[in-house]
Amino acid sequence: MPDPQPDTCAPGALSVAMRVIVLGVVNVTPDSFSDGGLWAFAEAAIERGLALVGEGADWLDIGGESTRPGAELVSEDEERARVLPVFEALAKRTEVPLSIDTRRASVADAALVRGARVVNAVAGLRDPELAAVCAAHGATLILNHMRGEPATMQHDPVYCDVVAEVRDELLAEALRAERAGVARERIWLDPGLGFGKHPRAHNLPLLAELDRLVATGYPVLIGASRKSFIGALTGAKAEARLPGSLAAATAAVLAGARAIRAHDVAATRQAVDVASAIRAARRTEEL
Ligand code: PMM
Repeated sequence: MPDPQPDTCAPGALSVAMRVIVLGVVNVTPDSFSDGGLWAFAEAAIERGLALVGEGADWLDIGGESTRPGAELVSEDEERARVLPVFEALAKRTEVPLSIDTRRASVADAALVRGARVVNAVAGLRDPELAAVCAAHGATLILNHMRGEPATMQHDPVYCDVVAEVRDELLAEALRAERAGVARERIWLDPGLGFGKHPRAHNLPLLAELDRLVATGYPVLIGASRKSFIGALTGAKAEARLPGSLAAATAAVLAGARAIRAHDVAATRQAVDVASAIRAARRTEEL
C-alpha cells in the first residue's frame, strides 16, 4: 500500500482550496425573467443586495438592462437611472466588491466612479471603449460570450465546435482587453450560457467540457442560475429551477470554475463549498 500523501492527510488540508466566488444577482429591471420585476426599484434592489451579502455572496452583480432572450434593450438614460443610485448606496453599506452588468462603457464608467470594482461585460467588448474604461479604473473585467443580440440570439444559433469557438472568441477579446491596458490577472472568462446557445446542443457541451476553457488559465465564471436550458431539460419554471441550477453550479465547480453567478445565494454557497472541497480532495491535481 502506498504511503499516505502528507499534504492530503494533514488536518485542515482541504481548507487550502481557493474559495469559489459566489456572485449574488441584483437585477434592477422590471422585466427580468427570473425576478419578475420584484426588485425593480432602487430601494428594493439595495435591500436585496444586502440580504444576498447576508446569505454569503462574495460579490454583488448589479444590472439595469435585462439580457434575457427576446428582451427589449433600454436607453442609456434609463439604465443609468436604474443602477447608479444602487451603486451609490451599496458602496457605502457593504464591503463586498460590486460589479456592473452592462454592455455600455459609459454606464460602466459611471458605476466605477460610484464604487463598482468589477465590470461584467455581458455583451463582451462590442462597445469599443469598455476595455479602456476598465483599464483606466484598474477594474476587473468579466468577458461574457454572447453570439447575436438579445432580441434574436436564440433564433437557431450555429456552431461547428461550440466549445472551441466560444473559447477562441473569448481569448481574442481577452487579448484586445490586454492591449487596451487591462491587466491579464484582472480578466475573467464566461462562456455565456443561454447567450446565443441552443439549450442542449450548446449549453451542455460548454458545461461538460468546461475544463477546456479553464485550461486557458483565465479564471472562469459560470451563470446558469434559473436559466431556460434548465427549464428545457426539466420542464421547471424559472422560480422552480434551484435544484437544476445547483446541479449546473456543482458541475462547473468540479470542472474548475472560479465563480458562480446566482440568484439563490445561500443554497448556491453551500453547493459550491461542498463541490470545491470535493475538487480539492483530488490527489493528483495541482490546484
Ligand atoms: N446571465 C445573465 C445576465 N448577466 N452575466 C454573466 N457574466 N454571465 C451570465 O450568465 C449572465 C450575465 C442573465 O440572467 P439574469 O437575467 O437572471 O440576470
